[in-house]
Amino acid sequence: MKNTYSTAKICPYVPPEGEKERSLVKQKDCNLTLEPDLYRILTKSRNYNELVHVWKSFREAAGKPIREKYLRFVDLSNEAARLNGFSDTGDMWREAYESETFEMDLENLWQQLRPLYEHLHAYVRRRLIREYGSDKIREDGPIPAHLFGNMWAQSWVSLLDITQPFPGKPSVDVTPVMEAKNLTALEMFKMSEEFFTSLGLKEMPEEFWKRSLIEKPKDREIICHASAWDFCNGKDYRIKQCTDITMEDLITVHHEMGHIQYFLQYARQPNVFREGANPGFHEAIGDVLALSVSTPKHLQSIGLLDEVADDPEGDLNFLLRTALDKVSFLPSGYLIDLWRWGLFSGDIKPEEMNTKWWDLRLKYQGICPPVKRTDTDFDPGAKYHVPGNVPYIRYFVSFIVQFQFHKVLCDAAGHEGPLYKCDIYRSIEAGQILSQVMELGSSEHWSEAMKIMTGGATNKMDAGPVLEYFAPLLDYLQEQNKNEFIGWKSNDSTICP
Ligand code: KAW
Ligand code: ZN
Repeated sequence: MKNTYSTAKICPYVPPEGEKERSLVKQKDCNLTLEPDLYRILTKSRNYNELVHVWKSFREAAGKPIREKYLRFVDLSNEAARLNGFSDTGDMWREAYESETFEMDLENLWQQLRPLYEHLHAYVRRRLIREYGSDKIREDGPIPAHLFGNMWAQSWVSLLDITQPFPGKPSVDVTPVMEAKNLTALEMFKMSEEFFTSLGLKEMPEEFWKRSLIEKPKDREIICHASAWDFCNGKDYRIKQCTDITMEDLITVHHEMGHIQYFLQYARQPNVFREGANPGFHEAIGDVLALSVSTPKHLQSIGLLDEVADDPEGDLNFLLRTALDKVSFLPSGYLIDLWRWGLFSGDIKPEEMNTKWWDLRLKYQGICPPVKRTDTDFDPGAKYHVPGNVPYIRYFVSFIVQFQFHKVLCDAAGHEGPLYKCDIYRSIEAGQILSQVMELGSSEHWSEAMKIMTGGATNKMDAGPVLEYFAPLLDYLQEQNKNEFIGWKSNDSTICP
């Protein structure tokens, strides 16, 4: 299943008669891969039909062929879980959080964040209507899933150019500068390492630089989805990433380096405790650093931005960029495992598993498929973690706790002023808090780790810091949306209205 996903290839879009460049496309060019070809088309193209083509073809190549295999896998995995005393695989996965109230807590967190998401959704919908026309997108409807510049409508950052509140201000996107500077993948990893060591955290061991794979090889096929590996011998640690020279990938580099840092910090624990306090903690470390790295002031200090607009308009541009990355992600981070838990428990029946997927995509994300979906399709299979069998709720947890961590680290670093302006660079105090928590591995319940992190302030997940971070943006969006319909109406989740 993983190989089907990772080796999926599609043909280029053939424009209809009359549209330019038709003659350049040949059938034999049917070798477009997700990373980097489809990523690049999705981020750059604003051709509605080309985007439909890419969106649909990838699902046909990566998802649909593994439908039967996945159902067989669900049965086998459930059998194993039951032999181990769990009621099903979902129950087994949730054990990692050792909480009786986990599912309820997640739903409460989502309900607190939903207004922020819905305002971002309504604001982006208006801008997309301007781009594509009201014949394509209804003013009170869900947004077609292929228009976000991301295969799963999870990160909306590529829409920055058409959504920026104040387009005249200096850019907050450093991809063009990275390209102009001919930055290499290795330099991106070295920049990330330097941020970790500036906090007094560990540098990467020699073996890491020797054995990691940080560029897509030309001579063979590999699984390009980024990952970090602990060989558990105290010296061999590696990252595998088909790094693209973009700001998004610079953030992914920090994300993966966060996993390695966690491995290094808990290396002295016995093997059973060499894990995150919970899986969401492991996912959050690199992202916390990236929150500082992405601030305009920091980017300027490392030579990736020439000009910074240190005023309310510049701030809103920056906050919107961050929201297009973080807030946009929340509902999809939540629903992927709602869907899998339902399938594992039998609440979702195999013959309705794709339509139930689209029910959740509509309900939580407010998106709809541009072409009709049926239960012979298998769209969840076109998201790496489904064929790869990696639980997903860890990312939702991470996107909540990383703002909690950011807030306490900023306090420790002596930051004053709004949370979104904070950069913890060179703060040994912040680094110490991080290493104290990481050293524990999973030897204490994560609620203890949370207490240590927050200096005793809380032992729970809390949406407060996310809301605090984005508060000025929410004010702005509410004002901008005063004549908009907030939310979405639709009576069929399997095709856009
Ligand atoms: C995301 C996360 C941070 C920032 C931006 C983001 N955009 C989307 C996400 C969520 C998610 C995604 O792409 O959908 N991110 C990833 O999958 C990053 C890859 C990973 O670092 O999380 C990787 C996934 C993986 C797990 C197991 C086998 C192969 C890949 N996780 C790890 O490598 C890992 C290793 C050890 C411990 C914990 C995680
Ligand atoms: Zn990760």
